[in-house]
Amino acid sequence: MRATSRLFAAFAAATALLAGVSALPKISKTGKYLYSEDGTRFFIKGIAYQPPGKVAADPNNPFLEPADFIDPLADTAGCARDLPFLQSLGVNAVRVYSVDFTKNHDTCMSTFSAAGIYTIIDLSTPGNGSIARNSPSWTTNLLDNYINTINVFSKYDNVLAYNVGNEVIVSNITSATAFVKAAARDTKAYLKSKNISTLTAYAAIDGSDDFVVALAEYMSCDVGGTNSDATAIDLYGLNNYEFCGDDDASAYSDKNSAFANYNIPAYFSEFGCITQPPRLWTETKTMFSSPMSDVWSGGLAFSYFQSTSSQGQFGMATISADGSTVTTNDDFDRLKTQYQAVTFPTTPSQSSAGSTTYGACPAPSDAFQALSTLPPTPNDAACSCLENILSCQFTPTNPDPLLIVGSLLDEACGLLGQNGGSCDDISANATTGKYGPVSGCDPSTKLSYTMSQFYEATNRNVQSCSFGGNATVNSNVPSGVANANAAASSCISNPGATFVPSAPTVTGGPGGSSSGGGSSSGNGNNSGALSDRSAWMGIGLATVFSVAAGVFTVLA
Ligand SMILES: *[C@@H]1O[C@H](CO)[C@@H](O)[C@H](O)[C@H]1NC(C)=O
Ligand SMILES: *[C@@H]1O[C@H](CO)[C@@H](O)[C@H](O)[C@H]1NC(C)=O
Ligand SMILES: *[C@@H]1O[C@H](CO)[C@@H](O)[C@H](O)[C@H]1NC(C)=O
Ligand SMILES: *[C@@H]1O[C@H](CO)[C@@H](O)[C@H](O)[C@H]1NC(C)=O
Ligand SMILES: *[C@@H]1O[C@H](CO)[C@@H](O)[C@H](O)[C@H]1NC(C)=O
Ligand SMILES: CC(=O)N[C@H]1CO[C@H](CO)[C@@H](O)[C@@H]1O
Repeated sequence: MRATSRLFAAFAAATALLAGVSALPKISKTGKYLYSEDGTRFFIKGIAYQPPGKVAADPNNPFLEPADFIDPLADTAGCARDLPFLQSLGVNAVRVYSVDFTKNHDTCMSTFSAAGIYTIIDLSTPGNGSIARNSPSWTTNLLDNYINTINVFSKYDNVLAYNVGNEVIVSNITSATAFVKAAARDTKAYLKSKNISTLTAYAAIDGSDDFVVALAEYMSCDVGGTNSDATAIDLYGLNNYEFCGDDDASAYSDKNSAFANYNIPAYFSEFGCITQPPRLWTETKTMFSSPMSDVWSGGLAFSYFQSTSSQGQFGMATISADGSTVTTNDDFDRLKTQYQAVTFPTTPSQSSAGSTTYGACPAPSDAFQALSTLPPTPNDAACSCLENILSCQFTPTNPDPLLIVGSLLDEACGLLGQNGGSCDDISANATTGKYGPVSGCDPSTKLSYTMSQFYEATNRNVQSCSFGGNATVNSNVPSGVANANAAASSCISNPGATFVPSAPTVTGGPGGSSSGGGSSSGNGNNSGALSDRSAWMGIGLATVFSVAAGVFTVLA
């Protein structure tokens, strides 16, 4: 199937219509279901919409996570090109895995809105913009990026949900869950403070029921045990591929019973098995009818754009090298047929949906080691106060400080350890529930803190504050600030505090640090030939590498 420039004309017409178009109804949750403003039950009938970024094939990158990304909602011509195809599929939602808040999204968002298409937006970005799976932390730079993205998207009427993470937590590394839950808590508090009703969500990797259910319950529980929604997500996404080929409805029986009593709305944030081709998409019949619709609120087919895993190719649309035309495959046509045949169930009615109960969090187990002690809210003001009064400051010569922070932290923690110190103050450990007072600061501040401790441990030997030219002695340390520890005490008066975050004053690019200025890592770029980009994998956008990984290696 081919699209030509006449689509651009159609797009222009759609844009012109916008002035007279009323806003898309807000979608909210009641009990464990989603409802539109008029009280009609709402189901997500969507598709993943993320063009492939560059993936570095590396044994340390088993999830084939991309090193960069393209923001499809900033690509006006791309949205115009794709809109007729999305409309022909009959989708009411797209999921976008990475957006760049420094770009303009007005045209894509308004034309999608006019076409009745909601967006589900992941707040994390590849690389330094995500909670790292193996060495998680929840820090000012991440929170700031999340809030900057929310601030850019909150003006649109068609943002259904923000994902605070995608597949960050895997079955053998569950302690990262506390960081993701803290991200949900702070994101939710920010949205509430701005009276934004967009749902806070998470998209989970599938696995054994033990793991999947424990994780789902943890993400929607109340750490305080008082039936409060403050630390619970609003919408649980499961990336589920278990219905394959011409399976029958029973393929979902286990999952259905596992979630039968789940307290909040759940949906399939990815679906579409490729191991038994052709993809018939007959699971949609099951998904959008009882008994499954009594438990789930729809799903997102994976994926519009090309996307590859070791299992094969998930994509349904191929974009020409010059970005102008779309060729769809048979999977696309079959999905279209199935999606167009869907009629949404209307039960239960909103008035009989009940209210949501937020239970106490499950106790940690061997299989699921997440405590109810969450990391504190990252504190921009405290961290920049600290950075300014430390005795030895990270003053990177590299234009992108985030590229060298990790290795320098390894080095500084190693040296500090040899001099009787430790990196405990900057470390966060969700298994013990111990969060060092500086653990919520961005990587650059953590590094300055560690460099200062080492410099002080060596009696302020100037050589100790050099790090190959990456550090400088601070001549403006206020009198009375004896050392790094005293600096932390004076700036971070309440290290464990949870509070409503405010918008950052610095709005650097994604991946930027709050005190070190914005970096350009993760900058989207849509001008290149899409076909040049190697495959992008829909699962697992969390980074594998991070500062803390180095820290813990050194200390171990
Ligand atoms: C977790 O499982 C993955 C995949 O089996 C493996 O590569 C990784 O080393 C494991 N990590 C830990 C901490 O056990
Ligand atoms: C908050 O949002 C609700 C629902 O959209 C609206 O009725 C109310 O006026 C808003 N309140 C403020 C303070 O903006
Ligand atoms: C957290 O602390 C526990 C217990 O001391 C330790 O076994 C584990 O390695 C620590 N985790 C990290 C990520 O440092
Ligand atoms: C700064 O740190 C990086 C990374 O450790 C190192 O390669 C470099 O030599 C250091 N010095 C300068 C001047 O960049
Ligand atoms: C975008 O990518 C193209 C092709 O890879 C490159 O030529 C161009 O300089 C890039 N633009 C920006 C702003 O990075
Ligand atoms: C602080 C941190 O995690 N830095 C990483 C940012 O991303 C670059 C490139 O992927 C890594 O090299 C850094 O270690």
